[in-house]
Amino acid sequence: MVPSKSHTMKDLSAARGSIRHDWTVAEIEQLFALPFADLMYHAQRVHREHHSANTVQMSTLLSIKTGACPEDCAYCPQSVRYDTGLEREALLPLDTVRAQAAAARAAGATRFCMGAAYRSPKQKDVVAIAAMIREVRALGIETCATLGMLTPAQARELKDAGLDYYNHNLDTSPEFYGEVITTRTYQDRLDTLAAVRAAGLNVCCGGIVGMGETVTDRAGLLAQLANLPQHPESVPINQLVRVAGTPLADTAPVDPLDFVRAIAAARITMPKSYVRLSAGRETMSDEMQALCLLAGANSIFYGEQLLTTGNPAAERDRALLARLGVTAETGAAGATAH
Ligand code: SAM
Ligand code: DTB
Ligand code: SF4
Repeated sequence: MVPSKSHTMKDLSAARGSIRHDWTVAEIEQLFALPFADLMYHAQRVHREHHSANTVQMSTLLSIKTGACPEDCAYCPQSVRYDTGLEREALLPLDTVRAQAAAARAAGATRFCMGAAYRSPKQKDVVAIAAMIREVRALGIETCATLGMLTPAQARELKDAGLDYYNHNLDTSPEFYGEVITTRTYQDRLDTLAAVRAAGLNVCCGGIVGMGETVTDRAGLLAQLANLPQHPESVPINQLVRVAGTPLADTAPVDPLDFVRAIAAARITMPKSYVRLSAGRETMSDEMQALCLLAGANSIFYGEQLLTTGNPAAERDRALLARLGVTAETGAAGATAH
C-alpha cells in the first residue's frame, strides 16, 4: 500500500536520527508530494540533526582534460558526438594544475576537483594524474577527481597518491538512464563506485535534475544513492546546464521549486551526506539558492568556471553567503600540508 501523506509525516517524525538503506521509490515519491512547507520542515530538521546549520563546504573545479570524449551523454558539451564549439584541450601540465589549486585554496575552497573528459583513463593518464594529486594535496587542500570508469587497481593507485574523493555520478534513475546515455550501462557506473569504495576513497555521487525525467525518475535516482551499501559522502545535485549543440539543449526548464524538492529529498534520505548545490547556479536567483540551502544543501562549487560552463563569480557567492549569514567551512578533513 502506498502510504498516505500523513503516514509519511508520522514516519518521518518517528525516524529521527536513523540512517536507512531501504528506501523505496514510492516512499521518496511521497516526499516529493508533501506540501512544500512540510518537506522543508523535515529536511531542515534532519539537516540540523547532522550538520551545522549555517556553514557550506566549498569545492573548486578544474577541467584538466577537456572535450573529445567518446561517450554520448546527452547533456554533455564534452562529447565528441555533439558540435558545441568547445575547444579541446589535452591533459594540463602539472604546474598549471598546481597553480590553479593554490589559487582555489587562497580564495577559500577546501576541496579541489579535477575533471577529465574520459570514458576511462589510460594507465599513463593515471600516472600523470597521480602526480597532480600528490602536488595538490601537499598544498593542504582536499583532492577530488572525476575521470570516468576506473578498475579496482586504478582506484587504489589514486588512493595511494592521496586522493580524498572520487566523483562518479549515477545521473538519473536506472529506467531513464538509457534515454540519456547509450555508451555505458548503469551497472558500469555501479561497478566503478564499488571499486572506488573498496579502495577506501570517499564517494561523491549524485545526478542531474531537468533532463526531462519524471518525479518517479528523481525518486529512483535518490533510492539508488540512498540504498548503496554506504551513502556517498558527497551528493552533487546538478540542474541541467542546457548547452547549445547537445541533444538536451531545448529541454524545458525545471520548476525551481521542484529542484528545491529534489535537494530536500536528498537531505532526508541521506542525512549525513554533504548535499552539493552543483551545476546550474549561474541561472538561479539568490532566493532560489537560499531555499536550496534551507532544504539541506551544504556544499557548492565555488569559482567562475565549472568544467566548461560558467558558475557565479566568487564575489557574488561571498555576497550571497554574507546576506544569509552563512560561512564557508574551513576545516579540510584529512588534507594537511606536508
Ligand atoms: N567523464 C567523467 C564522467 O562522466 O564521469 C567525468 C566528467 S563528467 C563532466 C561529470 C559529471 O558532470 C557528469 O556525470 C554529469 O552529472 C555532470 N554534467 C556534465 N554536463 C552537465 C550539464 N550540462 N549540466 C549538468 N551537469 C552536467
Ligand atoms: C558534478 O556532479 N558536477 C560537476 C562535477 N560533478 C564534476 C560538473 C558539472 C559540469 C557542468 C557542465 C560543464 O561545465 O561542462
Ligand atoms: Fe564524457 Fe563524462 Fe561528458 Fe559523458 S559526462 S560525455 S563521460 S565527459
